Amino acid sequence: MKKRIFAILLSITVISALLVGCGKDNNKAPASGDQTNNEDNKGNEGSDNELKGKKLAVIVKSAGNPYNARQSSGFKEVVEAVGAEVIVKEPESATAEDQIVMINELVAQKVDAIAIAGNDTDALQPALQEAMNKGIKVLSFDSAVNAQSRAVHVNQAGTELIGQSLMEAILDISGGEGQFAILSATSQATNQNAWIEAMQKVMESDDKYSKLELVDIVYGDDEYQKSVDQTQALLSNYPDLKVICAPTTVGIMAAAKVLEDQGVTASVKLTGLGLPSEMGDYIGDGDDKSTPYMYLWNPIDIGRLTGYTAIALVKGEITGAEGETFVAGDLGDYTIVKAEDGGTEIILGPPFQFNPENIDEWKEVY
Ligand code: RAM
Repeated sequence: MKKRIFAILLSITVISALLVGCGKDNNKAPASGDQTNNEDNKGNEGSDNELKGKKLAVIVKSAGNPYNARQSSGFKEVVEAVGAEVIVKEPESATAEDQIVMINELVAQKVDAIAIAGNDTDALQPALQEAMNKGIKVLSFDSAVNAQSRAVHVNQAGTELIGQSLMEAILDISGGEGQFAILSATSQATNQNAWIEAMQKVMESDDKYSKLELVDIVYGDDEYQKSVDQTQALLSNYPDLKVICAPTTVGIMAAAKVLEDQGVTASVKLTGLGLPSEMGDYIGDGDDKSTPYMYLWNPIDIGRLTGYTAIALVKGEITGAEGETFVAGDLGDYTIVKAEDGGTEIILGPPFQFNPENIDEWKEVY
């Protein structure tokens, strides 16, 4: 009994230490392992009179995805702390059509800001421009809308760096050669398409990738069952497949389950972008495990940084122009930089690797 109490106390201590230890410093350029969770030192200035009665809205890609829920929880935490009202919108499916309906509703409600994870790069432009014409501050996060449709984009990590990290992982896990396939989210998703393009550029840029063959790119639409079906199709269409790379938290989890259920993990491996809390059971070095390692960033912090950015836009502290700086609470100082699409962006930090050594700690955090 004593042992059990000790074990419980020990795990509480370890988890609290993790939460506290991870809250320090901003993660603009964290040393590897320096992810933030920010349970302590929230850095909120408290309720702000200027923001009383203001309505700040967030539209995620789709409902039912825990990654999206973590982003909106970060946004909510920061915006509610300054006394403004938060409206969270979650489309049924990850489509531009559903998001356009929501943008129009928010314009009618006369909100002060709309932060959106775009399900399409260009299709939202008329609705978002209409919002901006009415004086609403518009920003994107996670998945950008085009430069004409936003003041600024909050990017989780540099696009090139994500492409580079994923290609390095595929090269390493495949042993340097063989077939690999990509299981993506929707075919219109700005973020996944940009990462896939970056991966292809990295592949062409160095001879060391010349023995790798990208055989297919398939889309599970960030829906679990569709992602399962697409993984099964990859396995039957490409018997020599060595690696599946899924740059989506929904896709990677579905693929992990298929590979482990089918018992093919000795020959087909998985990597990509996954939520530690969803992938904890699938990460490992053994032949029975699908995923040697994967990458991500802190989705709660993307939501928080988006919240701080929306507040700064509403207060007129920034306009979204290149070179502007602002303080994002305890996340620290951020500078708005030029984005590859001609607009501007704010980058949260580099992607972080989750592997058998650290996954048990992180699966408790997000
Ligand atoms: C899914 C979504 C999201 C993406 C992550 C990695 O949850 O597609 O947009 O950033 O995966």
